[in-house]
Amino acid sequence: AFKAQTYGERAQAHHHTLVRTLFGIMEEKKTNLSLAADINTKAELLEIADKVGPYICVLKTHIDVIADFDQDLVDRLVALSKKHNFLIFEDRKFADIGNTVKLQYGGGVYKIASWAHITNCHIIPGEGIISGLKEVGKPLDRGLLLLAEMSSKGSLAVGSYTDKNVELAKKHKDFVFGFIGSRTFSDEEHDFVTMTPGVNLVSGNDSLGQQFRTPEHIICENGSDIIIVGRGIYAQEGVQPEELAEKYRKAGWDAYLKRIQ
Ligand code: BMP
Repeated sequence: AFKAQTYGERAQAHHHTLVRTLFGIMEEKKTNLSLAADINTKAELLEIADKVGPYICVLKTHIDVIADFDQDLVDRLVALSKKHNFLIFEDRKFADIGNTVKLQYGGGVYKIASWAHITNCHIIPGEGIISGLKEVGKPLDRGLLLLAEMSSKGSLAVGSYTDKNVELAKKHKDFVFGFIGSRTFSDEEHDFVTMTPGVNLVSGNDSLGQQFRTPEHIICENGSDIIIVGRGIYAQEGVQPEELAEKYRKAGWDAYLKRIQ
């Protein structure tokens, strides 16, 4: 049912503050595109975030790959998220016990919870990882995604493991608002957001196990909500990332319009 509704309709009915904001941005900017900015210097990350900002709803970071990380980078990313109206998703993939992830999420060098609207975790340690992250993130109105599936070849996140993610998300829906996965996991009662990596305009693989599917397949057929695109946008020689971002924005949005028709 949620598959046929607009992002705007779902925003109005949703209990999670972050989801209302996210769907609102998507409607306003007509985009379900997230940039996976696997960029390794501060200057390049800021440059691409500024250029591609108008076309995306979410900027996905791997903050620990930035060679010259500092607090100023974070301050400037937050300023860009306000300038262009997108959310920041630190793709941290927490995977430890509750007490440890609390320290990793709130503190350390990166202080992720202080600037990332969204982060994610594996449920391999059990429910305590969600409870630990929630203690830090919920008071700040942050949101958590569970890695219900992965896009890479041979992923073990399948079958009953995937189902367990959905079960825990329902139990912690005051903080968990969705999944990394390839399709919708919503049912009649629960409206979850799926964000899908491994997206390219041409399907295929890279040499290290990544598997790419098209926006049409992911959004229209599988009912996912947001496409995450990295190298399809910033690693095409001779083409500007903003030009490619607009191409992916349009492909993702057209697939969504076709779905809700
Ligand atoms: P690219 O489009 O360049 O393949 O980038 C994909 C991005 O999505 C990477 O940042 C990767 O860490 C992330 N990702 C993924 O590829 N598959 C998953 O299952 C989960 C991810 O977070």
